[in-house]
Amino acid sequence: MKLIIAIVQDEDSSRLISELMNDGYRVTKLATTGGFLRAGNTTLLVGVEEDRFQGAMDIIEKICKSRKQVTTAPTAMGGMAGVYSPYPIEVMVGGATIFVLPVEQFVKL
Ligand code: 2BA
Repeated sequence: MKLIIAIVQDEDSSRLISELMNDGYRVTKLATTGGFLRAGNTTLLVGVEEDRFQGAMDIIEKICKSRKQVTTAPTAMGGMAGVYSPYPIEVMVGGATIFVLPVEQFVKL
């Protein structure tokens, strides 16, 4: 079994959860916040058997779109502590940021 941790944009989350559930996947949704934009995003936990892993990845790829987002929040520039941009910055966010972890044990009590 593998655990897919997928960070996606809020705009895509509802459709993505529906598609995954319709295809028989089980999903946990976490309301999360990106460290750079300080804006809400959604993190999904999807536990999948090996033979269903690629199917879940295909659905995530199909649904999650890249979008431009502008931040005017004070954001540290280039990792330099105390140096902030006074101008709006445009960044390309998503489709999805995905971590895949092996699951040592899956227990339901
Ligand atoms: P945020 O941290 O809010 O980042 C939003 C977008 O801002 C990123 O999109 C990227 O285009 C840009 N960005 C982030 N850090 C930057 C930096 N130091 N300098 C310039 N631009 C920067 P994505 O890469 O698609 O990431 C979307 C969200 O996924 C992130 O939201 C964060 O919540 C998560 N994420 C991405 N990489 C991660 C990682 N290695 N570990 C944990 N979370 C991650």
